[in-house]
Amino acid sequence: MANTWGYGAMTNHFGDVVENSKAIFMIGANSAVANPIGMKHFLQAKDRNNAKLIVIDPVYTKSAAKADHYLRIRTGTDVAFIYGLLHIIFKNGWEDEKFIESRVYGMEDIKAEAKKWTPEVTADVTGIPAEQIIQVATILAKTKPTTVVWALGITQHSTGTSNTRILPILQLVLGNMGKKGGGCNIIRGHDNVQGSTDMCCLADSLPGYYGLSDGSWKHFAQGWGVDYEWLKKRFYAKKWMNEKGFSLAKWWQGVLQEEKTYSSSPIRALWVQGTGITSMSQQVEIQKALNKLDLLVIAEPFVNEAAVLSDREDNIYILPVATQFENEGSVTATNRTSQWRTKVVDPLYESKTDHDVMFEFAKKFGFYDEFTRGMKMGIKDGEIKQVKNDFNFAEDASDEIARIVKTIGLGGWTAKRLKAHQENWHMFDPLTLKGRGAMKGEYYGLPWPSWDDKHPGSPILYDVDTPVNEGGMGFRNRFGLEHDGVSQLAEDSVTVKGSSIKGGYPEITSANIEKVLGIKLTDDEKQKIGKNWKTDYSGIIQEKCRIAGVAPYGNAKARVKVWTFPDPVPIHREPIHSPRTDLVKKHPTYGDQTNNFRVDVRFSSEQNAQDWAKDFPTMLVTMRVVNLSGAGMLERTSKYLSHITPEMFANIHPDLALNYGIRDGEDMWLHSPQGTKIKVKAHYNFSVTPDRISLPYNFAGVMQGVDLSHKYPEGTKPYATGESSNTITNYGFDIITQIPEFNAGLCRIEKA
Ligand SMILES: Nc1nc2c(c(=O)[nH]1)N[C@H]1C(S)=C(S)[C@@H](COP(=O)(O)OP(=O)(O)OC[C@H]3O[C@@H](n4cnc5c(=O)[nH]c(N)nc54)[C@H](O)[C@@H]3O)O[C@H]1N2
Ligand SMILES: Nc1nc2c(c(=O)[nH]1)N[C@H]1C(S)=C(S)[C@@H](COP(=O)(O)OP(=O)(O)OC[C@H]3O[C@@H](n4cnc5c(=O)[nH]c(N)nc54)[C@H](O)[C@@H]3O)O[C@H]1N2
Ligand SMILES: [Mo]
Repeated sequence: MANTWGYGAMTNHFGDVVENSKAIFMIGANSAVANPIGMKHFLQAKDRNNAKLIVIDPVYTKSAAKADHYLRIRTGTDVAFIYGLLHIIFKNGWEDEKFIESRVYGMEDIKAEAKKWTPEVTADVTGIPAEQIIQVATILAKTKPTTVVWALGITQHSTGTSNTRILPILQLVLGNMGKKGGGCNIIRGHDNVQGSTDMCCLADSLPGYYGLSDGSWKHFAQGWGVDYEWLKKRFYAKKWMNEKGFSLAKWWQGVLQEEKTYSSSPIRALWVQGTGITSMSQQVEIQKALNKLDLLVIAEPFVNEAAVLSDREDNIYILPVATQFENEGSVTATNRTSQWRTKVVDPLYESKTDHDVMFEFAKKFGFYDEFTRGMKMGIKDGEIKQVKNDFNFAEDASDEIARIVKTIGLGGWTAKRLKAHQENWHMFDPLTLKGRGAMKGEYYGLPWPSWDDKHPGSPILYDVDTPVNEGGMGFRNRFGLEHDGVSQLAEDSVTVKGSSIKGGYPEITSANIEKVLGIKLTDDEKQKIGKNWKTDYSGIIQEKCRIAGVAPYGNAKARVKVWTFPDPVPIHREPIHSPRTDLVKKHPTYGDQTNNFRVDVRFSSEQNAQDWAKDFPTMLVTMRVVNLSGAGMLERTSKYLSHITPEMFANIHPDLALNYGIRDGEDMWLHSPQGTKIKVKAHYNFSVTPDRISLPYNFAGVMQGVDLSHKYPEGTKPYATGESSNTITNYGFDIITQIPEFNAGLCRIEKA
């Protein structure tokens, strides 16, 4: 299973922040530790533009230490906080009325919700003093442009989806979207996580966010050169083609709760490739599931600690996989740019590259030919067909992606262009991304959308002041032409610079192209053109749009009201395990879910099962340490990196620790609502207040006080092992994405 966390991408880019941002609103991110290079750009913006850095975090982090304004928020109350800001902005008429009027749909509902969140009410819910809320709202209104930066402190909540929606809404209200120095800059996680997100290594989508509809499958069948009927036969029954699979967060339920899964079969085998497993919450359940499986295969450069966690002695295999240095291909950065990466050495010892492992698998199971045919395809005379009998990895894989993925505009990402960018780094300006010399007219890494192989890439999304052919565009027309009788297209005043069409326009299809663009297609073109811009292999739609200065995906309004979501506009809901029992009644979580990613998920039944705050009075936040990453296996095998944090710990305020008679450096037990516990060292620390503790999530190898050292194959035990924080991160998952509620939970402390 591959892993993709966090949502979205940067709308802008780091160089843009350095050059243009006047304020940086960092919420739920600790870039000083998690993205030090990104942080350097924020500090440069402070130096160059006197940009104000505002940090909102439940913990006084290293990023907070650099902030002009630090606001200590209670975990899981960001929606309430942003409504508190919006309340003041609307009350004073500080919103960008023209922007909202012409480019946004549904803002009245946001206004109505914001009315409720006076500074006093917001202060009570979030723990941030009212004066600070007013002060920051004033800064945002007076300081344009502000960029909003977030990461995992925002997403890892049962309300993660609402959190990630309310922040762009704030930027739309302020008119900061599609502007230099503005936008939403979501600082993505590990190496190439943006690439794996765009490839949708997920249980509910085909690559490029195509979803699981028949239309999507047919588009891919065509691009892969295989029969749709053949694809259908890969499934136990047709209906599973269109249904979400099990998710990485909850696969264990698919093993353990046979009678309660909504699948044709419980999970019996697990194939792990590129994720640590101990990085997921509910480790005790995961351990049980690992033991119950019929087969566990791990394809890894290291001894993945899933193998150590499991008690099984049979039917467990570790396949040695090469690292990124022994491999080649394109990777995607957090600002939607692609970069070609060359191999440093051939795969060492008996290890194989990830794709070779998959090719071997496909051979064994008899579908190698179909699996690799997409790389032999090409466009000839405006039609997609097999054009050669052999393929060359990774070039042909990149070209296959460029051919198929139209949704986010990867058309321009051919191996040839990406390699040219890599070979000509010196010809690009690091701040504007603009190319010089032979690279003139292109942006470094061709930030998507790069609609076709003549398009230079789009460094700033939704910028209507830049022509489409230089990276400009409006908002995407994705949800129909009208809703509740209101047009979803941008108003007439929003004409993308250089466009032949005045104002908004719909997404381009074969049916509307002549009318919308005011052109005539030839009979030959009419025959070859695909149904719409997302599925048109002929390239006719992209080409005609380029000539007209039109974005194939339309020029529409951003919608702040999502009528198909459980909360059409975001509303504050208390975390499932809330420290404020008194607020749970007023701001309850969602109802329980049945059959989401094939399993049931508890929301209200869990929240109301008992008065959690009474028995588990301390809030729990998880975090990263600079010397370890992810599940931590990579760095804990390094002597020097391990030495910085040789054992698992929790940051705890002395006033809290001393309530339990715990001294600095002593062991303590942390108990979770689900009845699990971990034993960790208490580190006295003033970054946390006495109502909360913070702990790193990069350890494994100890389970509820039991040392698993003996389970590592000889010579493979890392220099540092420790309890995984995910043994006690609380039960709870986002209503839409199922990301675990790593960042809002409760625990009980006990001296060990
Ligand atoms: N409590 C808590 N838990 C969290 C988080 C949190 O904030 N708090 N954060 C979550 C987030 S955002 C993430 S992204 C996850 C990260 O957690 P994981 O996905 O577990 O991240 P890594 O530890 O980087 O795991 C990658 C695994 O892939 C292996 N690997 C490295 N390179 C290669 C390669 O080229 N090929 C193959 N096949 N394998 C390779 C590594 O050895 C490692 O075992 O953790 C999540 N878990
Ligand atoms: N050294 C190192 N670098 C890494 C990683 C690593 O493991 N080690 N992992 C990489 C990955 S996969 C990712 S996804 C990124 C993550 O990058 P970040 O998200 O920047 O890293 P975190 O340390 O998880 O920071 C999240 C911050 O959110 C705060 N927070 C928690 N709950 C809330 C809340 O309810 N509201 C608000 N406003 N804030 C909250 C936490 O206190 C914490 O400071 O880092 C990447 N970089
Ligand atoms: Mo991540």
